Amino acid sequence: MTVLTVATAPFDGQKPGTSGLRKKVKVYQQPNYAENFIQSVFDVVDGKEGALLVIGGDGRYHNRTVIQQAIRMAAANGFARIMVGQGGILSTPAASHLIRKYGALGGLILSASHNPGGPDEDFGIKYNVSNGGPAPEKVTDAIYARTQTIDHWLAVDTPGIDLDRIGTVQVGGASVEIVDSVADYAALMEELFDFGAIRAMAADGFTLAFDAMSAVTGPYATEIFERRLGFAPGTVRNGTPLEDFGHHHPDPNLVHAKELYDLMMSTDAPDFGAASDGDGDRNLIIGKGRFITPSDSLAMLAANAHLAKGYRGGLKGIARSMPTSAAADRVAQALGIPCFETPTGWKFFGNLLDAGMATICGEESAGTGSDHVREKDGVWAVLLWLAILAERRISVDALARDHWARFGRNYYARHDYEALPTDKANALIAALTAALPALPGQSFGPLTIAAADSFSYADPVDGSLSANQGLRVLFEGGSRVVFRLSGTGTEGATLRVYLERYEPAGGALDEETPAMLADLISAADAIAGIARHTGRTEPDVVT
Ligand code: VG1
Ligand code: CO
Repeated sequence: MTVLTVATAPFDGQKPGTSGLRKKVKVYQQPNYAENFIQSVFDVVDGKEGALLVIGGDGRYHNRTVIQQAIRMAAANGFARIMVGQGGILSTPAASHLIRKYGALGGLILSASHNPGGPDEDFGIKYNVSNGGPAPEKVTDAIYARTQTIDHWLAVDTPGIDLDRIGTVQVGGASVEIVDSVADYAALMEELFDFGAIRAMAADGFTLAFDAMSAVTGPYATEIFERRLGFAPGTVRNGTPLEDFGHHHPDPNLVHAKELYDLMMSTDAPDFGAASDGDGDRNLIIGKGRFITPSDSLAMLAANAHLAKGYRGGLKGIARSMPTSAAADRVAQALGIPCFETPTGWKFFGNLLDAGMATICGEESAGTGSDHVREKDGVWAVLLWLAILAERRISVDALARDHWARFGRNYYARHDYEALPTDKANALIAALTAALPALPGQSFGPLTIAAADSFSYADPVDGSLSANQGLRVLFEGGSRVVFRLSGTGTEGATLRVYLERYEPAGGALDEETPAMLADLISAADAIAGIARHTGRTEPDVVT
């Protein structure tokens, strides 16, 4: 065993954001950088001796290098078993499942999710705990504190192992198992969904286009949709994981999955279109001629989940992140179950899922999941939609219209202002925070502010408090604007502005979203001074 002392640690120790530590590949390639972070993780987790660690990533550039090093370090830090996805590939939900299924102490997930990959793009590492979910804040805070004082890291001095060959090899005192990346996950999906019913729908001519965006879900989607469910070869597009995702952002939104969107709006559209992101935890859902916002998808899945095999017993509760629209709240109310509002980031759902207080969770950022794992899950979301459609035998558009007629419609959009100078973004938030108390009663065009606050969350299970989780401005009638800074960007600051307008059942349910949100958009700029603070008059991305 070798002990290596960090002499010149180029570690900026920046606090891991919403989801692990995301940095440019060039930053991660500095000597000791990844090692310092991984050792900081190992230094704060107890119980490593004799334990199992899961390791896998989304296949992006630098994945294999860091995985080889993480294996050497895990062996030197006392783990007895290390389970690695073949070729270093594990989708985030598949990694979560392996941690749970095999009773691992935790897992290292190497991904920068939907951020682009390649030598000049992004990399990331996230630690998940034994419930399979992202480390909660008390653990990430401890990891951060450790990064400030770390002075050495441990690794076994061995050459890299063959990551592509299924089987077990010894590294130092640890046995390293290279496992099929897909098999356990696909088996879990077969437990949750009636594959026979979906197969029958496909056999009846129902068609699917799934865009894996040259990212991690390719192998999962090909096995599940084409091999097990019988959708035609070619159903899965961009199904081979590439280190640079084919030069695209593996972000399943209307900007980066435009080709799929255009297909779904064309006369050649298949019945159902979907995409997933770099690490397989996000989903985009588009029916023939009908885009479903992620917030609506959560509500529609929750309202119909009982039609799917794994959810026949009904839901215990629904949880959504604060910026996600209130569409799911109305479903929860109709079902007579609780609805929880958490800060952004999947880690906040973990306790609710563990305590059996929520079954389905979702975020406006194209994340939906359930208590089957402790991450959001893109392929699962597509399967739940398919399972519901196989039961109801209606189109996505018809299901959406039916839903809105019953619950009303939450028109929704998110405007992102990317790569802002950090000081300007911080100044905007500071000024708006200071202005919040005076906002109620003020009018902007036809909109009058009813309430405004900075969102804090007290975890109902362990009482832990998370403050400053976004600024909320509520208008009379149920419309809302939320402002927050991204915790996952790697370049400057990203301001996210979340816009939501509620139209009750019987109201204007079939309008175009931009027109419905126009007044809110002007109000948002007037309230926060976006143009004044940032010089930007248009968002970079609208989703
Ligand atoms: C974004 C999303 C958030 C999501 C997070 C991680 O965070 O808004 O909802 O949980 O990404 O998703 P932020 O702080 O940039 O707004 V993923 O697919 O990167 O694991
Ligand atoms: Co992701």
